[in-house]
This record gives sequence, C-alpha cells and structure tokens, in this order.
Amino acid sequence: MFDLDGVLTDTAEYHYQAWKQIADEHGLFFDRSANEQLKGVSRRRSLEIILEANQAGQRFNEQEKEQIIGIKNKIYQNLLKNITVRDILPGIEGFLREARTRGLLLAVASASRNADTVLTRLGIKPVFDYIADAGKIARTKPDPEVFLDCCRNLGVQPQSCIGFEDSQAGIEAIRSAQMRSVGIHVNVTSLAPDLPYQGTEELDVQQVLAYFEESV
Ligand code: G16
Ligand code: MG
Repeated sequence: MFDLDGVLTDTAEYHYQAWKQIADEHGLFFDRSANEQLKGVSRRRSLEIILEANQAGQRFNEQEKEQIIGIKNKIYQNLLKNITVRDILPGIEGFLREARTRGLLLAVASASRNADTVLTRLGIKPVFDYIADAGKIARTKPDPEVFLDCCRNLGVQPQSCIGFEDSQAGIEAIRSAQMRSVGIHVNVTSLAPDLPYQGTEELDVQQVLAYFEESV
C-alpha cells in the first residue's frame, strides 16, 4: 500500500508553494522545515498546524478557514497541471511492475483528495487494484483508517500488508493498522519505519519481501 505524495511522486513541493503563498498573504511564518509537519496530514489540519505555529489559532473564524483552505486547493490544483509521467519518482515504475509480476496486490493509501487527478496525470492508475478515496475517509493519518480501508477492499489482513510512507504521521498510521512499514526518507520524530530507505531509487522488491519474511 503506497502513500502518494512523497512516495509515488513529489507533490510535497507544490503543497509547499501553495501554502507559502497563503502564509505570505496573511503575514504568517512558513518555511520548508515547517512544511515537513504537513506531510500526510489533511488540508484542514495543515492550516491548523500553520496557525498554531504562528500563535494565530483564534485569528480566523470557521468560514474564513474554509475559504483559505479552498483558495489553497485552487492554487495547488493549478500547480498540478505541470505533472506528467516524468514526475513518477525514480525506481517506482520498475518496483510496481516487479511487484505485479509476483502477483502482489497493490493499493494507494493517500490523504489527498486530489489523488485521482495526480495518478491520472502520472498515468499509473491501472497498476493499482484499489485506490482509497480520501473524501470518504473520516480520520486522517496518523489514524490507520485509510490503510484499513485498503485492507478491507482488497480482502486482506493488515498483518500481511506492507505500507510505504514518507511521513511520520503515515508510519504511525501503518503501525496502528498493525501492518509493516517501509520508510522513504522519513523525517523521524517519534516512530521509525521497520525498513528505512533514503529514496525510492533504492527500493527492491526481493529485498523488501526477504526482510519481512525473515522478521515475522
Ligand atoms: C497528502 C500530503 C499532505 C496533504 C494531504 C491532503 O498526503 O502529504 O501534505 O495535506 O495529502 O491533500 P489534498 O489537499 O490534495 O487533499 P499523502 O497521504 O498522499 O502523503
Ligand atoms: Mg506522503
């Protein structure tokens, strides 16, 4: 089960640019390091994190927050128009192909409501047996809901699944789901992935399977 942003492609930069524009417009501090905290968490929670870091939690009412979130999404969706098949992260296409050849089931477990658009632009939708719909997931990562939704729809037990994640919230979600985790350049602040990699180009199906077969 693959996270999207930061694992299959790098849309984190576009999320950053969109939030940066919003932050600048409202005189809020926001930099690339602060952006790390937003990885894997929902749009709404992302805004709360930026406001909390600026001690501005009370500055906007509900309606204003919804409006800000809507504008951020418009900016982000405009940036998504730049995405093509060339934006699939290195090693991912080969890894997915090899996994399919071995008869493994593949799913996307993303917190993004734009996941469908991104996967369509990347041209890799047909590779997956199931794509979770973030719009139908009530609780965002680190809650395990999105991973458990994938398990249910694939008809598999979490214990026999491996989750690929680049965010701390995602690694926690995988652990809570009782799945095994592969980390892609995770900025670990609390829980480390079971099997860490520095980048997607290092991924190797044989190695991943051997690691988890030996550790169960
Ligand atoms: C992604 C990003 C998050 C983003 C979230 C929601 O999660 O990592 O930064 O806030 O999706 O995205 P959207 O605003 O498009 O609904 P993931 O789980 O794919 O890493
Ligand atoms: Mg991610």
